[in-house]
Amino acid sequence: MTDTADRPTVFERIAAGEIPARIVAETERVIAFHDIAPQAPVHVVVTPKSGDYRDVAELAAGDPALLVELVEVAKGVASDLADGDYRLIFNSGPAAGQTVFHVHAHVLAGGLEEGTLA
Ligand code: DGP
Repeated sequence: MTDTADRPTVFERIAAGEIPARIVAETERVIAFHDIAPQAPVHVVVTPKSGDYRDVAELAAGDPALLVELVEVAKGVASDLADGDYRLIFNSGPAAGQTVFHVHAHVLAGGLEEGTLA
């Protein structure tokens, strides 16, 4: 984490119950909730409750077990809310579309178009 200007992050505030969200799964360290602007029939954000890591590479280097836990929660969300198949997207950096600098995965599932990446 290199700056404090955007802390606490919006996702930390959701995890703390300060901002309402439609929570679909939760563990001690990870929370999953419906994205506010869904891009697929099922579009869920899965994120650590703590905003210690800005992107997936930082998370992988700093706490690989937490990344594994995040992926396990994402898989469970896809099974609970869709047919179990899913795309997992980590936007990393502003030019890639990242707007919240608190690592998170987008779980896209349910009636996805074939042959597209978005
Ligand atoms: P990204 O662009 O990859 O940083 O994704 C951030 C996502 O977070 C974006 O799809 C919209 C979502 N989002 C931002 N603020 C909120 C919020 O307050 N509530 C919910 N549910 N989602 C949010």
